[in-house]
Amino acid sequence: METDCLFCKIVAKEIPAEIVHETGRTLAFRDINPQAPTHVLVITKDHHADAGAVADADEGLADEMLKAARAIAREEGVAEAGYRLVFNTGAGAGQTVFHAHLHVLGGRDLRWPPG
Ligand code: DGP
Repeated sequence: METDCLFCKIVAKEIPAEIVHETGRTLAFRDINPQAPTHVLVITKDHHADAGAVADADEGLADEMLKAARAIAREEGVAEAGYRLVFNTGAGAGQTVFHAHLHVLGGRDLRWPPG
């Protein structure tokens, strides 16, 4: 755990969050500033700074995040209509919390390209 990491504090239950899904190595909770009717963040329980670090980490961890996202999309009822998975990676791409998280967005028409 990184002591001053917001998402590590959510994993440690030091900061509350509305948790919607959990697997052995991932935790998922609703985004505090939702950009769609469904906006859930899938994070790794261990601290990894971004998606690239997850890819370099334990075998199967990125796969576990993707499977959690798919399960959440189904549970939230957005899988059939379509949903979007986003890893903002690096400040230039809009990453503001440097603990890897996969955005799961759905429940509205999602345009392309994103802003
Ligand atoms: P990003 O910009 O990709 O790093 O996304 C960070 C997301 O984290 C952003 O959409 C808002 C969300 N967020 C920030 N602080 C909190 C918090 O304390 N609780 C929850 N649930 N979400 C948070």
